Amino acid sequence: MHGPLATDALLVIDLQNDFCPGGALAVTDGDAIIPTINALAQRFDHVLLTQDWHPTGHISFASSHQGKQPFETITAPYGPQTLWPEHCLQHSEGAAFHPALDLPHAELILRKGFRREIDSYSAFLENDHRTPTGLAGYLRDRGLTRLFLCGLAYDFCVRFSALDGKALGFECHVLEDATRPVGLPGSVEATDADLAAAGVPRIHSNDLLG
Ligand code: VGL
Ligand code: ZN
Repeated sequence: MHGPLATDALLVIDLQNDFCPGGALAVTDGDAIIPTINALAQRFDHVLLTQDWHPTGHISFASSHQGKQPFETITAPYGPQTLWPEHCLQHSEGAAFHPALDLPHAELILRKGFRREIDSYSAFLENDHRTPTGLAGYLRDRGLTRLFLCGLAYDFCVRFSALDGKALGFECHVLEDATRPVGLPGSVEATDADLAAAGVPRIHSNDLLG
């Protein structure tokens, strides 16, 4: 169904210790997808990773806002912002990629969320939905037009990366067995609906691995 093409890229979102069991913002079974991602990567000439990479005092941390708790929402200058436990602090062990990831030929690591005053769920645009990260330019310069997304978390960074990628003209697919959600109330259902409405198919790794 999806033969590997020179124009394909596997985009591995935020497979970092803090999003895996034992981490500061652990996603249930977040590490269970790693063997699948390692196998998928072998089928791709182009593998790209994102790395959530926050400074201390980041706007997305509940601890940066007096009286606020994780998973509450605030109104930031750029719009609504969910608050999180402190996670993926720059250079911390929590921000490191999970040690079981085996992606020796990964060609790009794109860091995001590195500015204190703005978060970035999407690999393409920061949370103002305007400021580019540079990924679209990289992909266009390299002739990469078809993207297969996996990693963490389905309902946040995978979701917004796929939606923005599609809106920016890339053919996007989400590998549903190679991603896991944070799972806030309604977030998975909203993600399923957004992806369907945008024309981003959810596929299974077996569609690629055979
Ligand atoms: C993410 C919440 C906060 C993600 C990153 O990778 O989905 N979620 N920062
Ligand atoms: Zn984050």
